[in-house]
Amino acid sequence: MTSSQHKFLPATRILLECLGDTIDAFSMASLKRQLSAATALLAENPPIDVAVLGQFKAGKSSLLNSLIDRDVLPVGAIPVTTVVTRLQYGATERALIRHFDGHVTAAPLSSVGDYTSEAKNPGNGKKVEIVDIELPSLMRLPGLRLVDTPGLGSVFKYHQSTSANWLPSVGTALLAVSSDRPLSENDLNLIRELSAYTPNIVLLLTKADLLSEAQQKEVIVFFSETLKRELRRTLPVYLYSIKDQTGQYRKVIEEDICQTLCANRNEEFLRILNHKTRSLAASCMGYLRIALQASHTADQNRANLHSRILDEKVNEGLMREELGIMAREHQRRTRPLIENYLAPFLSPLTKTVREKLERELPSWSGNLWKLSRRYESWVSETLSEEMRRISKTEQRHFLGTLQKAHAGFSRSLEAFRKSLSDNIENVLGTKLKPVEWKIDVVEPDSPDISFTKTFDIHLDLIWFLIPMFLFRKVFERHFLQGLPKEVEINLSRLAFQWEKSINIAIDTMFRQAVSYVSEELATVEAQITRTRGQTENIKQAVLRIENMINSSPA
Ligand SMILES: Nc1nc2c(ncn2[C@@H]2O[C@H](COP(=O)(O)OP(=O)(O)OP(=O)(O)O)[C@@H](O)[C@H]2O)c(=O)[nH]1
Ligand SMILES: [Mg+2]
Repeated sequence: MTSSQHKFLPATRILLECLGDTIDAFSMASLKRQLSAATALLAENPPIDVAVLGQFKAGKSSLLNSLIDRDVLPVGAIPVTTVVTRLQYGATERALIRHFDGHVTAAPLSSVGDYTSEAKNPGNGKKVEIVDIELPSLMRLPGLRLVDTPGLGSVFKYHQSTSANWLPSVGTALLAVSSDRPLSENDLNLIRELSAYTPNIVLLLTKADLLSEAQQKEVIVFFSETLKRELRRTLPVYLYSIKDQTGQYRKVIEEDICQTLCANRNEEFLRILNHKTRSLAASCMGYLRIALQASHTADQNRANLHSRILDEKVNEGLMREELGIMAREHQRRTRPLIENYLAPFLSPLTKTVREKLERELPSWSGNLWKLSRRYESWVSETLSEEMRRISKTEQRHFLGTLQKAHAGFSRSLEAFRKSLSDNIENVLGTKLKPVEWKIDVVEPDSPDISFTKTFDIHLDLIWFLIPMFLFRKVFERHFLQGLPKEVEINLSRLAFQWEKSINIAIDTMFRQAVSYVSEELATVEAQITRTRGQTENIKQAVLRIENMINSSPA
């Protein structure tokens, strides 16, 4: 192997490994055979397989017998060859019968037909994978293996598939075309297929003895024109006959094809391996392009689904805004509503408390300081008691805005879910399972009502200067006059405390409603995007292979 060839080998090896990974990752089953043929060549560095291929009865086995000058391979007027048979140099002549189950037996050359002919091994009942024949005379073709293959196009479909399966291993292809059937559509298809596996394809016009010299020339021109027209390429054409001028034909083939290959065996081997690898890469890229297109389409469909299912009617931001406006609107109305309910209590309550105080006052004794403390604690207890009572009896009226907000939230959520459900049904044809979105109304407990000191009197600081027997009436009046203000302040505080509790409850409902919406949207969105496209992975694989192709020998 020359140093320049060595230089290319690692690039081919890396490309082949990368192709192996890609073929596995993208399940390209149809390329596995081609991959393993190329990988085996790289790993085993076997002789170059010079294979004779073609339609049944083209004279393939006869030609090979003629080349080795021995009648080893079975021939006949009906489809014969049923097993791929390789001929190469060996110190002693023998045949090795390799079975599919891995076991190998040696056999005399005379019995080769027992395994490779349809007559003696019908339908390959003997389960022979390949027959290797070793001949001392093939020393003249070192590094080569001549390969006989079952014919294509016969009634024995098995022959066809045996050859087709072996095809990826071909080194140089000699396509045998019989003079009585010059170049059929099948031959053209075979050339197309072979082009993926080898750069070396040669046409052999067999049974040349059946044609006059003029006819031979005519056929050769026909070959060249057909190939140009159908395949846009030319191929070398050689003649052969086992009946006429055999020695001459054999000499040309041996020298032009076999000896040339032998002389450049390593370069040729790498050229063939590189050809197989690049052609495998091209097939792999073809599939990747399909995958990429499919993935693009899937991405677009997904994006399309996404926008049709999650359209503006089921937009999370808008829902949040709508629910927020609703919450604030009801919260704004809470205070006036409560105050409205409490307003009628002001004067009867003032009156009741005043009468109570008037009844109480005469029994209070002591100096101004004591009197003031007594008044304070009396007002505190009495009003707290009253506030609690009002709170209890009127509570259900205070909850008005809470209930309205609840109804509003429920209606909005219902409309939202209906839009989402309709979208899903229109786009995917499947219904969203109805769920009960229940907004809990957490009714606030009665607020903590306690009297805080509002009795603003500084006189009690100088109680020891004031003679109570003179001023008691004045202070009693003062206490009674202060009552309406105390009642008003307490009612207002009660309204404030209820407002606070109710608006907190509205906030809680708002948050619950928003979280229903956002969780539902997140769930639906996850389902739509779950089967994420492979687009990025595929693009990476395409890039990787393209780079490697560019850095491996052309
Ligand atoms: N006239 C003439 N007949 C030939 C020549 N070569 C082969 N034949 C005949 O063609 C027939 C088929 O030959 P085979 O060698 O068995 O052909 P094959 O291509 O191996 O056939 P399969 O193994 O069935 O695909 C036999 O009857 C041969 O005698 C030739 O050069 N000239
Ligand atoms: Mg044959």
